[in-house]
Amino acid sequence: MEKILVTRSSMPSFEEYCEEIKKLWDSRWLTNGGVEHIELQKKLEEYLGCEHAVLFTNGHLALEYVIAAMGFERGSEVITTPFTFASTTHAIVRNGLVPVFCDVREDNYTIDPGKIEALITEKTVALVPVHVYGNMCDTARIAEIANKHGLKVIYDAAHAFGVKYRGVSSACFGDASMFSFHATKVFNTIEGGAVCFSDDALVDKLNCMKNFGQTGVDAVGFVGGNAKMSEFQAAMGICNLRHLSDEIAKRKAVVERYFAALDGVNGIKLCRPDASTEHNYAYLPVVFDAYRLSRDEVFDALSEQGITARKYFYPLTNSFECYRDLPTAGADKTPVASYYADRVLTLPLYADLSMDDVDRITDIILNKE
Ligand code: T4K
Repeated sequence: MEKILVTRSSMPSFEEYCEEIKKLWDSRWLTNGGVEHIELQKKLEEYLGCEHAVLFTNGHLALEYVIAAMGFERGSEVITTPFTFASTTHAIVRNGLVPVFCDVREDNYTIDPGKIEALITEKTVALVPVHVYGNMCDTARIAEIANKHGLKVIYDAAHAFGVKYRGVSSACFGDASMFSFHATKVFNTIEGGAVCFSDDALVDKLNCMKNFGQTGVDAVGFVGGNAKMSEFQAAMGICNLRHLSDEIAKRKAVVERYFAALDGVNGIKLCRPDASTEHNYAYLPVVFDAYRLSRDEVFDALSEQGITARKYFYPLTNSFECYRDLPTAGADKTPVASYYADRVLTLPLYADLSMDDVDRITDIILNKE
């Protein structure tokens, strides 16, 4: 029986990619903002409906750099959630800032706006909420809180590429939004990422910072590093963008097949995209709560049949060993996030997952003795 992994990269045909990269053999211009990079950036700004998109070699560095660009004083506090990939918390800590963990909403796993204000102190400078699994945060309430307390809002939108909330693109909220274009994402550039925003002053700053802080041939204006997207990555993005709407439609069909089998089953909770969201079907989280099998038993039953689901996001980042000594650490401080981390499993989901395979997966979940 063929193995099924939690996801599978979307790719254009081999010929389409070769055609796209042919010009790189003529120009020998492989990175540092070449023609592919310029074209992808423009296309993404159009697709995402944002004023500016600055491309990065991966989503993590995009987040790390945009936080750095805000120029927060070291030791300042940033309110975020622990129900996310390691990257979100690491990006805050690697900037010398202190993550303060807010619990998540019961309905869609994003930051609970009702719990943010109690965590704000005189050291708080920003909020880094996560549109987890492509589920949008309550952007309106977050904006209200941020305005009231003079805080920046930087969204980790790694999962939310192509999502629209009340008709507005996920790239248009807060001071900036970071997208991941990793191989496992709905839209990929192999590795890659972007920061989207409307503040003109941030364009040059981020572009310089990701290129060693150089502001000119003989000038270095910022403490920077190297986080540039290469021409080969950008070329993959240009190709993949052509097929994106098709990819999302296929993912939607897969998700609907899962829902048809699992929705309403006692002990199984699904998170249906709410009516105000145009979703990208990035992940399929399923919560096993008092089901006849525990989350871990379902995981094992699938593994025995060569099917790899993933426990995204377990463990919570506030219980990572490396954050044990943080004053804000401890999964017990975020009980809703903790509840989900212990019960959620993300099932295999990708555009060309066959309906037969979906049926095989749901059959194991429903009928395993
Ligand atoms: N913020 C959030 C909320 C994030 O979820 C992420 C990344 C980031 C920030 C940072 O963005 P990036 O710097 O990554 O752009 C994977 C991804 O590596 C990571 O991008 C993603 N989130 C995270 C949720 O998942 P792993 O360690 O689980 O990946 P791995 O290697 O186990 O791959 C998962 C499955 O994907 C494999 O079983 C098969 C499939 N796969 C994998 C690769 C590498 C492919 O089909 N093709 C591939 O090339 O982290």
